[in-house]
Amino acid sequence: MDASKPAKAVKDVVENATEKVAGFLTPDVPGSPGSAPATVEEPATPRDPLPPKKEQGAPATVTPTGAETGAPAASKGQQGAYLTTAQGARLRDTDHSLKAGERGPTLLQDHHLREKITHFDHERIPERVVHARGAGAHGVFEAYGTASAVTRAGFLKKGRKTDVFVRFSTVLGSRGSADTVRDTRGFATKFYTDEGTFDLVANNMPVFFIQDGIKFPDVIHAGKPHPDREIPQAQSAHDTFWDFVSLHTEAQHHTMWNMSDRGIPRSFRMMEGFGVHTFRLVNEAGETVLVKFHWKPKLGVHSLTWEEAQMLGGMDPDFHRRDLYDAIEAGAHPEWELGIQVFPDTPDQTFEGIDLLDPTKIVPEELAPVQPVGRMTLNRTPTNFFAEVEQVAFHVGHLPPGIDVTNDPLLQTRLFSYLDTQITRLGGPNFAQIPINRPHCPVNDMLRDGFHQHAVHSGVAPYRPNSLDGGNPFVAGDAENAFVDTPVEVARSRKVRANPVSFDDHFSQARLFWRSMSPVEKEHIIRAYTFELGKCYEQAIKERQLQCLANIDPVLCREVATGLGLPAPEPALPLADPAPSPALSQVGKEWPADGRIVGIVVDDGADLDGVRDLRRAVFAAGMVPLLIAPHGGMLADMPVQRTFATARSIEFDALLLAAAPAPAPDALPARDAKAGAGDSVAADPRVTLMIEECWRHAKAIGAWGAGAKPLAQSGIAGTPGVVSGDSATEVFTAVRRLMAAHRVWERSPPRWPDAPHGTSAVAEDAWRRVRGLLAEELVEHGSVRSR
Ligand code: HDE
Repeated sequence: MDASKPAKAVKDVVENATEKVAGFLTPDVPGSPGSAPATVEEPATPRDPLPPKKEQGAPATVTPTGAETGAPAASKGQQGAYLTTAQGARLRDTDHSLKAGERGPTLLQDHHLREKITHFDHERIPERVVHARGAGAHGVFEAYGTASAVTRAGFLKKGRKTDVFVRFSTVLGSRGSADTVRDTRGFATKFYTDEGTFDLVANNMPVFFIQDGIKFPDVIHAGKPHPDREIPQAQSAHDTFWDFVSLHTEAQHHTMWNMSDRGIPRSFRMMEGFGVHTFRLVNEAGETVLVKFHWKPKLGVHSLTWEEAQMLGGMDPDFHRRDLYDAIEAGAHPEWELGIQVFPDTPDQTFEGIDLLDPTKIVPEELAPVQPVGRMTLNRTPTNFFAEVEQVAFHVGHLPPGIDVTNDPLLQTRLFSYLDTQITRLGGPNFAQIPINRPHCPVNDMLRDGFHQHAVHSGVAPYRPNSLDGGNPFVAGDAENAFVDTPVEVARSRKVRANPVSFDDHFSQARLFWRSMSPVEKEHIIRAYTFELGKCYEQAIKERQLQCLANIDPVLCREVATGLGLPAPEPALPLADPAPSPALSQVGKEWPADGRIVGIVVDDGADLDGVRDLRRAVFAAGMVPLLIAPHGGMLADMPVQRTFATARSIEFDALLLAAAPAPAPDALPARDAKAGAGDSVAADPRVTLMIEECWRHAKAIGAWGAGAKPLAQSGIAGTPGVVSGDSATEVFTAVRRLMAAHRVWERSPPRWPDAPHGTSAVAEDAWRRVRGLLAEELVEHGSVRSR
């Protein structure tokens, strides 16, 4: 080791260590920033750009009008080893501006400086007016062929594979806001079909706040931050939102979904998607049916707890995008089935009395089953976030032959809005030529010129009819699979600004949703309304919303009113009696746990052979193990991914303990909020806090060997979902079974007195013990210990 070169010395040590564990680290823990490991010293030998990371994808290399180029995807990025200007001239220096002498002034002739700064000044484009915060990934859709009888769309024919790009988003927050806020999530999919692009611009909730698109600016102005102080960011817990939804009561059904666990998904991978509107499918014979589109996640629909969501807002505001990208990198490719509910295309466009043109209504799956028509797998992350995720432009009017729209007045407005918005956001009418937006089929559109025109159009006659370009382009007929605007009858009518009477029912389906929830889900809904309304300033708004809740359900209204300290009003309308739809509940089944994160608490004295076996078992189960130790670096031949200082419980889906680590030197209760869980000399307080949080968030917890001690000290050994055993793998087998249900729901009993299933005695007892412990600490440490 050469002591005169400390950086080189560190590098040697790290390289040796990495070599030593390299065999074991496959498959590795996701999250590496580059496609090759960084070196300690700055590389000095010129070389070509590194290839993209193995999990990264990029838009197809086609010309601006969709012709295949055959060029590899990487050819779109930067070329050559040397820094150049935008015009390709090689540069000698980019660190100093050109000055008149070392002390300046800077010279106006410095064209490199001006090019660099001018471009930088214009790097940002306007964020989306809604759904500004999002993340996207590439994938593939494979059709089962089951929809062929009802649609001529080629990409739904059996075995057809179609490239897709999906963007998930929150609605209200700005581009830099947190991922885990309570909100609806966007779920927009671009199918690059060979008959034209199809955009299914969906949400993770099947209903919308408004029935007519003309109200969209109203609901969004109410949901966005208050215009005077621009507070609060990315959430609905404020006066203007509740002012609007309590007056505009057609919003109540969607609001109920937002207040349910669907508003705080655990992961994009664990969300359903809904096209919301009713669409029309057309088959080869020109026959039509009405359909609603559904995405069903392979991993089930799961949510965060509210406390986790809030903690993540501070600890890891990128939680959802990180989860998506880490899962793809780890090979746990997210999957959904696309399904359709099919209804006859009757003149009244209703099904079982439900108006199919009313986007505030669902058709329960028990009345019209969701029939699977294909499967989507997301298998590549973007290579460049701006080029792909920020510039992707969806439009509900991007429809291939075989899929058509209905008269839903919300959808009709969207048909205008999506095209219009791209012109501002993407700087002109040629956004379809941006690589991520290019169709994967030939384009011959007669649209010409405009800002950022990339195509070099040939010919002289971009008009029809023409003879100068040989008549090209020609219009297609049925034989050439031309898009057909379905010749639907339009009822004889007058021009009006009005809704059909069937749109007047604003409460029965909110009640249907409420009744379909399990007790624990109802409890969460009550807490969500209480929190959000509790954040409102105006009592009149709270009272008005309580009246809406009374029109939905008396228990819901009473519980929220109690929390707000207000009287519970009587219903102003007769309550409907809808049959519950069990398909709406998220709990009660088992799902695969692919890509879940298992935290493993270790220290130098732990059963490291057991830990080694456990890591292998976790990888083999398609999950990611993260070792949490008192210090970073290595534990024997295993890398430590988290320390007690950097870890927090919310990152893990389950916690396993292989050790009872004594307080590490950096466990400083007085200075570190995380260390405030207790001054116990027995275990590091940050481990105790992790156990308590995992327990409170109803996560599976397991321990073997020395790890059993901290469980006993926390008073939770033997409570539901807390497993101890003799070996690591035995414990993991039991924990894995628990993870299939997402959470240990027995530990989260509903708390209101006449809850349908009451509280389990075991859980009650455990709560008392943990509460008791917390209370003692609070007395002991006063306000320092706020939790
Ligand atoms: Fe959107 N919506 N929306 N929306 N929407 C946009 O388009 C709009 C609606 C949805 O990841 C904007 O390119 C109007 C329902 C998603 O890029 C904008 C109305 C549903 C995304 C727009 C609606 C959605 C958007 C903003 C009422 C669920 C993100 C930027 C008539 C089915 C797409 C953009 C992405 C984005 C308008 C209602 C879903 C302004 C006027 C209902 C997932 O055009």
